[in-house]
Amino acid sequence: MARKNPKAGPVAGPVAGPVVGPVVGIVMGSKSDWQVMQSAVETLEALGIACEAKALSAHRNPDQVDDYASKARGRGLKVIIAAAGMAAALPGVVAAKTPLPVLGVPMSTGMGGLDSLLSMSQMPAGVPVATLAVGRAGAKNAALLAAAILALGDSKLAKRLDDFRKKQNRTVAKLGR
Ligand code: RP5
Repeated sequence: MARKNPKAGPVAGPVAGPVVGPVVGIVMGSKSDWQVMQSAVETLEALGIACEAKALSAHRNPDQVDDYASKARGRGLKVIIAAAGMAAALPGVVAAKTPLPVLGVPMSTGMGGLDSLLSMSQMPAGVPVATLAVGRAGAKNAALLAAAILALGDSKLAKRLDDFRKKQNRTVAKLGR
């Protein structure tokens, strides 16, 4: 299930029912972010949400990022998850070029992720980025938040999300003494 090479380009995840194109786009500033971001892909795929994953840097690939974000809605994407570390401009740059909701995941880089967290959460008014926790928790929660957004218009997905919460509740409760 884990996609080893996000640079390979967009690949739709498995979906229940008719095959559809990706509805969640995951972009990350570097393939070095993939180890963390694969948990977002795994979470989306477990919920039957078609997604694609790509490595694109706001600083190293500015034209490709512009193109990706500008065309995202027209290609059928509904939510974008953008992960980056250090001077983590990627989510903000993507949000500037698309009306889709952008969920930012700060990577734990040079300063334990605080640099990325602040870069991404301190967006100027008018161009929002919904910033999640640093690292793997943020990656997983970005996928769950994307699912919750999509579930507003998809009752079958809403049911799968409810089932996920119930299962999680039972799993956590089992740890209690
Ligand atoms: C950011 O710089 C990336 O998102 C990554 O978290 C960080 C380091 O990138 P690499 O030097 O490992 O490619 O742009």
